[in-house]
Amino acid sequence: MEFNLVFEVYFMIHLQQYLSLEQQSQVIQACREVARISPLYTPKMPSGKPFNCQQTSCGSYGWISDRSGYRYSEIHPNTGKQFAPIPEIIYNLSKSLATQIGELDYIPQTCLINYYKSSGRLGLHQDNSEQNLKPAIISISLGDDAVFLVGGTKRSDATKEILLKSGDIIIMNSESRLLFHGVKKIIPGTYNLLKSGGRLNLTIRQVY
Ligand SMILES: O=C(O)CCC(=O)C(=O)O
Ligand SMILES: [Mn+2]
Repeated sequence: MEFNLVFEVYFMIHLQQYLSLEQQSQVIQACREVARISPLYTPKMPSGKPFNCQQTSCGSYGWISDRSGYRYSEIHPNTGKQFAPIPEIIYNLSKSLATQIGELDYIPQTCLINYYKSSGRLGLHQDNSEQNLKPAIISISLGDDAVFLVGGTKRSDATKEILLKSGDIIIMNSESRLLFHGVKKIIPGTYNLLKSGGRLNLTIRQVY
């Protein structure tokens, strides 16, 4: 008898309200300190179109995008200097989460910080600029709720909506590491820990 594989389902980890309010404020404060050294800016896609969110990074590398494509750089595109180091609270949180999923030798080499205003969004994509695609992507949501989209390993696969709230963590590891995902919309005014409103998302990655 012959079987056709109809569905392939891979699960990402969604830890709801994982961070306490105290931890959330500490991570937000840490992001403010990063932004003082490595300011937020609006990157451009390789097509030249601006992103619908602002970004910066901390760590040994930063994820950047411009006419030359998507890649990691040791230099912030606007300051021309190295990125701020990963704040201790973010480093320790990511190491603890990695340990809990069995990635004992996980090295948090960069943390991409996205800031979405109420009209912000992020198109469907895979996180695949890393040279080493094995270590997990650890994502922290802060501020307003977001409607997050998660699909399959092909762009054309159907997507599912997941509501991400402040303090939620998403982990894309093993089979879910290369799932297509994106941010469909921000739900303004759902949370006010961020004085400016909007939403912060941090993705911690091991690049090499
Ligand atoms: O904002 C999010 O929840 C996702 C961010 C993301 O996928 C990315 O920066 O690669
Ligand atoms: Mn991503």
